[in-house]
Amino acid sequence: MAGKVYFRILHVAVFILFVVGVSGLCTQHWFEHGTRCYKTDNITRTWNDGAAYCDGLGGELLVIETLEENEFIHGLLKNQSKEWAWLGCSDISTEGQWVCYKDAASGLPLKNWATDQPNNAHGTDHCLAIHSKDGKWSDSNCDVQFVYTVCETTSVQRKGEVVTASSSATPISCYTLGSDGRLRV
Ligand SMILES: [Ca+2]
Ligand SMILES: [Ca+2]
Repeated sequence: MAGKVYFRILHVAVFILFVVGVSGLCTQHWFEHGTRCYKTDNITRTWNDGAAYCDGLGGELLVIETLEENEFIHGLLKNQSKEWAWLGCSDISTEGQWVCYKDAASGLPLKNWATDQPNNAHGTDHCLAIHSKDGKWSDSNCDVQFVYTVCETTSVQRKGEVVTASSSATPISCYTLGSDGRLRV
């Protein structure tokens, strides 16, 4: 009996591995990296227009959370000859208090400021951008027109659903998406 149950579980696990392996985890034309998918295009936008564009694709403006992710994005921008890209964080509500997620109070998950940044230049630098030269960040005027957009979404795209995925460490793990749109294990 126990053996039958075991084989049934194994059968399901193999099926899930097959489906995940065949389908991939990112929509076509999105770059997959780790548990995330990233989308770029060749149009520069204001920060607000970039955020709206990503929202329309079911994602959000890129938020960089680790130095490893920063290096990946740095390389991506260099490869595509893009000088600047928006990050989905701003201090437009309260000067100096950076907010990155719709539902979060405040805070940057990572700080990677360029020298002398943030400087709130002219009192109007309220949106975060990454520069491809060194991968460092600056606060910038949200309405400048020369910054590219990078959209990000979790690699499991159906928000609210519980989706099974696999790893070599554990045969089956359960991931859910939190209210902030981030993957929770
Ligand atoms: Ca500012
Ligand atoms: Ca600045």
